[in-house]
Amino acid sequence: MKKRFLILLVASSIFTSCSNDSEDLFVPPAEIPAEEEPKDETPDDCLLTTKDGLLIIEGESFDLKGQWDLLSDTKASGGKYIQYNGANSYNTQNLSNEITVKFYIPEAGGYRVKWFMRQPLEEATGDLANDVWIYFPGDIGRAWVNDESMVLEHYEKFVSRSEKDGEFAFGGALDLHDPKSSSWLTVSFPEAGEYTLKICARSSHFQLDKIVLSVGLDNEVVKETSKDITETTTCD
Ligand SMILES: [Ca+2]
Repeated sequence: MKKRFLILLVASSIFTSCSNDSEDLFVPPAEIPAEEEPKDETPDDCLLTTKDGLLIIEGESFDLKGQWDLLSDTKASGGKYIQYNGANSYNTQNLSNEITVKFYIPEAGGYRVKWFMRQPLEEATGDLANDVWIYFPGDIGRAWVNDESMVLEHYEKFVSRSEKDGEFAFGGALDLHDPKSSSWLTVSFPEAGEYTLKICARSSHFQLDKIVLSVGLDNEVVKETSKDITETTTCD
Protein backbone atom coordinates (compact mmCIF):
# COMPACT_ATOMS: atom_id res chain seq x y z
CA MET A 1 0.00 0.00 0.00
CA LYS A 2 2.69 2.33 1.09
CA LYS A 3 4.74 1.72 -2.08
CA ARG A 4 1.82 2.40 -4.42
CA PHE A 5 1.09 5.61 -2.60
CA LEU A 6 4.70 6.67 -2.98
CA ILE A 7 4.65 5.96 -6.75
CA LEU A 8 1.49 7.98 -7.10
CA LEU A 9 3.07 10.82 -5.19
CA VAL A 10 6.21 10.77 -7.37
CA ALA A 11 4.13 10.53 -10.54
CA SER A 12 1.96 13.40 -9.51
CA SER A 13 4.94 15.57 -8.61
CA ILE A 14 6.53 14.82 -12.02
CA PHE A 15 3.28 15.73 -13.69
CA THR A 16 3.06 18.92 -11.71
CA SER A 17 6.61 19.90 -12.47
CA CYS A 18 6.13 19.00 -16.15
CA SER A 19 3.06 21.14 -16.36
CA ASN A 20 4.97 23.98 -14.70
CA ASP A 21 7.80 23.53 -17.16
CA SER A 22 5.44 23.63 -20.09
CA GLU A 23 3.94 26.82 -18.74
CA ASP A 24 7.40 28.28 -18.44
CA LEU A 25 8.14 27.30 -22.00
CA PHE A 26 5.03 28.94 -23.33
CA VAL A 27 5.97 32.48 -24.12
CA PRO A 28 3.10 34.57 -25.40
CA PRO A 29 3.90 36.53 -28.55
CA ALA A 30 5.13 39.97 -27.64
CA GLU A 31 2.54 42.64 -28.05
CA ILE A 32 3.52 45.22 -30.56
CA PRO A 33 3.81 48.40 -28.54
CA ALA A 34 1.65 51.22 -29.77
CA GLU A 35 3.68 54.15 -30.98
CA GLU A 36 4.14 56.36 -27.95
CA GLU A 37 2.54 59.74 -28.12
CA PRO A 38 4.89 62.46 -26.95
CA LYS A 39 3.86 63.24 -23.36
CA ASP A 40 2.16 66.58 -22.91
CA GLU A 41 3.55 67.77 -19.59
CA THR A 42 1.68 71.04 -19.55
CA PRO A 43 -0.69 71.05 -16.56
CA ASP A 44 -4.45 71.27 -17.09
CA ASP A 45 -4.90 73.99 -14.49
CA CYS A 46 -3.44 77.47 -14.79
CA LEU A 47 -0.32 77.34 -12.66
CA LEU A 48 2.29 79.97 -11.94
CA THR A 49 5.30 79.44 -14.15
CA THR A 50 8.53 80.95 -15.41
CA LYS A 51 9.04 83.73 -17.93
CA ASP A 52 12.42 85.04 -19.10
CA GLY A 53 14.21 83.11 -16.36
CA LEU A 54 12.00 84.39 -13.55
CA LEU A 55 9.27 82.70 -11.57
CA ILE A 56 7.31 85.30 -9.62
CA ILE A 57 5.06 84.08 -6.82
CA GLU A 58 3.01 86.87 -5.25
CA GLY A 59 2.42 86.52 -1.51
CA GLU A 60 -1.26 86.85 -2.28
CA SER A 61 -1.12 83.64 -4.38
CA PHE A 62 -0.39 81.50 -1.32
CA ASP A 63 -3.21 79.46 0.10
CA LEU A 64 -3.52 81.46 3.32
CA LYS A 65 -4.50 79.99 6.64
CA GLY A 66 -3.92 80.57 10.33
CA GLN A 67 -2.95 84.12 11.23
CA TRP A 68 -1.81 85.34 7.84
CA ASP A 69 -3.75 88.28 6.43
CA LEU A 70 -4.09 89.67 2.93
CA LEU A 71 -3.56 93.44 2.70
CA SER A 72 -3.52 96.12 0.00
CA ASP A 73 -0.79 98.66 -0.68
CA THR A 74 0.06 100.56 -3.86
CA LYS A 75 3.74 99.97 -3.05
CA ALA A 76 3.21 96.20 -3.29
CA SER A 77 3.62 94.16 -6.45
CA GLY A 78 0.15 93.36 -7.73
CA GLY A 79 -1.20 95.89 -5.21
CA LYS A 80 -1.26 93.31 -2.42
CA TYR A 81 0.93 91.61 0.16
CA ILE A 82 0.47 89.22 3.06
CA GLN A 83 1.29 89.77 6.72
CA TYR A 84 1.62 87.36 9.62
CA ASN A 85 -0.18 88.62 12.70
CA GLY A 86 0.21 85.70 15.09
CA ALA A 87 2.77 85.08 17.82
CA ASN A 88 6.48 84.58 17.12
CA SER A 89 7.45 80.95 16.55
CA TYR A 90 11.24 81.05 16.71
CA ASN A 91 12.07 77.47 17.66
CA THR A 92 9.53 75.29 15.88
CA GLN A 93 6.96 75.50 13.14
CA ASN A 94 3.37 76.00 14.19
CA LEU A 95 1.74 74.26 11.24
CA SER A 96 -1.55 76.06 11.76
CA ASN A 97 0.30 79.02 10.17
CA GLU A 98 1.78 77.02 7.28
CA ILE A 99 0.90 78.38 3.85
CA THR A 100 1.53 76.74 0.47
CA VAL A 101 1.59 77.57 -3.21
CA LYS A 102 1.88 75.38 -6.31
CA PHE A 103 3.72 76.27 -9.47
CA TYR A 104 4.96 74.73 -12.70
CA ILE A 105 8.59 74.36 -13.79
CA PRO A 106 8.94 73.73 -17.57
CA GLU A 107 12.29 71.94 -17.47
CA ALA A 108 14.90 70.69 -15.03
CA GLY A 109 17.05 73.43 -13.57
CA GLY A 110 18.63 75.11 -10.56
CA TYR A 111 16.93 78.29 -9.32
CA ARG A 112 17.98 80.92 -6.78
CA VAL A 113 15.30 81.95 -4.26
CA LYS A 114 14.81 85.59 -3.26
CA TRP A 115 11.89 87.71 -2.14
CA PHE A 116 10.52 91.21 -1.67
CA MET A 117 9.59 91.69 1.99
CA ARG A 118 9.00 94.50 4.46
CA GLN A 119 9.30 95.08 8.19
CA PRO A 120 6.46 97.39 9.22
CA LEU A 121 7.82 100.65 10.57
CA GLU A 122 5.79 100.82 13.76
CA GLU A 123 6.06 97.23 14.93
CA ALA A 124 9.48 96.18 13.84
CA THR A 125 13.03 97.36 14.05
CA GLY A 126 16.31 95.48 13.67
CA ASP A 127 15.79 91.76 13.73
CA LEU A 128 12.06 91.81 14.34
CA ALA A 129 9.43 90.79 11.79
CA ASN A 130 12.00 89.84 9.19
CA ASP A 131 11.90 86.07 8.71
CA VAL A 132 9.89 82.92 7.97
CA TRP A 133 10.39 79.16 7.90
CA ILE A 134 10.76 77.90 4.33
CA TYR A 135 10.73 74.40 2.77
CA PHE A 136 10.48 72.87 -0.70
CA PRO A 137 8.84 69.41 -0.33
CA GLY A 138 10.80 66.59 -1.98
CA ASP A 139 14.04 67.85 -0.38
CA ILE A 140 14.95 69.82 -3.50
CA GLY A 141 16.15 72.91 -1.61
CA ARG A 142 19.91 73.44 -1.42
CA ALA A 143 22.28 75.49 0.72
CA TRP A 144 25.99 76.09 0.17
CA VAL A 145 27.86 75.21 3.38
CA ASN A 146 31.62 74.67 3.85
CA ASP A 147 32.15 74.69 0.07
CA GLU A 148 29.59 71.93 -0.41
CA SER A 149 26.01 71.70 -1.54
CA MET A 150 23.74 70.74 1.36
CA VAL A 151 20.33 69.12 0.85
CA LEU A 152 17.58 70.84 2.84
CA GLU A 153 15.37 68.14 4.33
CA HIS A 154 13.10 70.21 6.53
CA TYR A 155 12.06 73.77 7.34
CA GLU A 156 14.88 76.31 7.65
CA LYS A 157 14.91 79.97 8.66
CA PHE A 158 14.87 82.43 5.74
CA VAL A 159 15.66 86.02 6.64
CA SER A 160 16.24 89.51 5.26
CA ARG A 161 15.95 93.22 6.10
CA SER A 162 14.05 96.13 4.64
CA GLU A 163 15.03 99.80 4.77
CA LYS A 164 12.92 102.15 6.86
CA ASP A 165 11.49 103.77 3.75
CA GLY A 166 8.25 101.87 3.48
CA GLU A 167 9.38 100.01 0.36
CA PHE A 168 9.42 96.26 -0.02
CA ALA A 169 13.06 95.17 -0.18
CA PHE A 170 14.74 92.56 -2.37
CA GLY A 171 16.80 89.95 -0.53
CA GLY A 172 16.55 86.72 1.41
CA ALA A 173 19.08 84.20 2.74
CA LEU A 174 19.11 81.07 4.85
CA ASP A 175 20.14 81.32 8.49
CA LEU A 176 21.13 77.71 9.22
CA HIS A 177 21.79 76.34 12.67
CA ASP A 178 23.17 72.86 12.02
CA PRO A 179 25.90 73.63 11.15
CA LYS A 180 25.59 77.34 11.95
CA SER A 181 25.91 79.06 8.62
CA SER A 182 24.44 81.62 6.29
CA SER A 183 23.74 80.74 2.68
CA TRP A 184 21.73 81.70 -0.31
CA LEU A 185 18.84 79.33 -0.98
CA THR A 186 18.71 77.48 -4.26
CA VAL A 187 16.32 74.82 -5.44
CA SER A 188 17.13 72.01 -7.83
CA PHE A 189 14.13 70.91 -9.90
CA PRO A 190 14.90 67.40 -11.24
CA GLU A 191 12.43 67.55 -14.14
CA ALA A 192 9.54 69.48 -15.63
CA GLY A 193 6.47 69.38 -13.42
CA GLU A 194 4.34 70.79 -10.68
CA TYR A 195 6.04 71.72 -7.41
CA THR A 196 5.08 73.18 -4.05
CA LEU A 197 6.64 75.84 -1.85
CA LYS A 198 5.78 75.87 1.84
CA ILE A 199 6.21 78.79 4.19
CA CYS A 200 5.49 78.68 7.89
CA ALA A 201 5.23 81.82 10.02
CA ARG A 202 8.14 82.66 12.32
CA SER A 203 8.01 86.38 13.18
CA SER A 204 5.04 88.48 14.07
CA HIS A 205 4.18 91.33 11.63
CA PHE A 206 6.44 90.04 8.85
CA GLN A 207 5.22 91.19 5.43
CA LEU A 208 5.74 89.28 2.18
CA ASP A 209 5.16 90.96 -1.17
CA LYS A 210 6.46 88.24 -3.51
CA ILE A 211 8.90 85.36 -3.93
CA VAL A 212 11.28 85.49 -6.90
CA LEU A 213 12.90 82.34 -8.26
CA SER A 214 15.44 82.85 -11.03
CA VAL A 215 17.49 80.67 -13.32
CA GLY A 216 20.60 81.67 -15.25
CA LEU A 217 20.48 85.33 -14.20
CA ASP A 218 22.89 87.43 -12.17
CA ASN A 219 21.46 88.38 -8.77
CA GLU A 220 21.72 92.13 -9.48
CA VAL A 221 19.83 91.64 -12.74
CA VAL A 222 17.13 89.73 -10.89
CA LYS A 223 16.88 92.49 -8.28
CA GLU A 224 16.32 95.15 -10.94
CA THR A 225 14.11 93.24 -13.36
CA SER A 226 11.83 91.47 -10.90
CA LYS A 227 10.69 94.58 -9.00
CA ASP A 228 8.12 95.74 -11.51
CA ILE A 229 6.87 92.48 -12.93
CA THR A 230 4.30 90.11 -11.59
CA GLU A 231 3.17 86.56 -12.15
CA THR A 232 2.93 84.52 -15.33
CA THR A 233 0.78 81.39 -15.59
CA THR A 234 0.75 78.40 -17.91
CA CYS A 235 -2.48 79.83 -19.39
CA ASP A 236 -0.93 83.16 -20.40
CA1 LIG B 1 2.34 91.13 -3.94
